[in-house]
Amino acid sequence: MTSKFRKIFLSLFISLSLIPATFLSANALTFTMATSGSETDMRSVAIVDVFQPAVSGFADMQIGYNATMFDQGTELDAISRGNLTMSIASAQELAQFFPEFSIFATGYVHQDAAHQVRVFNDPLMDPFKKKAEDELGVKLLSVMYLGKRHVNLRQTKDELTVNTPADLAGVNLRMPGTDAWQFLGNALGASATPLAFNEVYQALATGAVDGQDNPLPTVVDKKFYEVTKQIALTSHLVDLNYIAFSKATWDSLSPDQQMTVQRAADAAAAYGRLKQLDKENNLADFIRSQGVEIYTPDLEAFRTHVQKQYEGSEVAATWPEGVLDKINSLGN
Ligand code: KDO
Repeated sequence: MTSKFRKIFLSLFISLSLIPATFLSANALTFTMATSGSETDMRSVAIVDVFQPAVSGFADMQIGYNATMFDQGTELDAISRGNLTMSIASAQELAQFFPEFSIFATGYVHQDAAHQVRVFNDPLMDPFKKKAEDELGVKLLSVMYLGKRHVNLRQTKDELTVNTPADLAGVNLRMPGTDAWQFLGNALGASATPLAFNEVYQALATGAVDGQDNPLPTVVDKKFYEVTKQIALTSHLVDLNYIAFSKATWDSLSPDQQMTVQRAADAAAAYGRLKQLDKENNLADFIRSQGVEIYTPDLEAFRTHVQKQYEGSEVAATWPEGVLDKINSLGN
């Protein structure tokens, strides 16, 4: 190499290394994804570890955690308006547009993670998926497991033992801010209070709310054990999320790319589900070691009471005929 050539080569090398990696991206496509979950939430991890590498041949990803890209509950609207590619969406959020989705957000309906998958893959879901696609421009690719939600309070068990729904009377329980969530919180016997997920820790720390409900992995991920004293294992909702994807972006992809995106979503959901189940089954000792009492209340009393609140309610009136029976028949 002549010295002139070496100099040109060297300066080219130096200038290239100064260009931020984002500008060197090879892909014309960027999938943006918004979630109110943290970077360490298992659903986020599954997207980064499994979905992202699977689509990296044709799409880059830009992910906003902790509701930094869009506020919790506004993501579906953002996808619909063409401002966002993907989100980790709840049935409760979909119920804001299509009230019948509340059936998947109802207490004591889904029995476990496998039941969620059977329901999502059953033809009973087809009209729900079609409506979200046709009327909102949102494709539901796969179902993710968030876990069994329990009641997590600031009061010690000595101060308040939660055995039946009556024990939650007057308890100011933070629930996410949509109608389906509020209905569930009240159906548990508590006074549901809407609050965004990223404000929950502070509200518990200051006593603005008495408690919150989430699965054990979320209690650990968000360090709620630092500001609460008890968890009553009500298991009132085996909670799910959908990997929601822009229908407009989907339609712009080639059939091969569509297949890759679908497989990536299914693989990420399966990976996240196993990891989350593992966490859920192994976190109780750690939470107890942080001074939080964990115990099981009268589950039959909770189930009966919650189901009674839905029976004949305005919420249940939106459920298509026969779907609840079909969901139940897919259970254990
Ligand atoms: C929450 O706000 O409590 C909740 O658990 C509701 C879920 O549907 C989901 O949106 C989740 O928050 C966020 O992804 C944060 O983990």
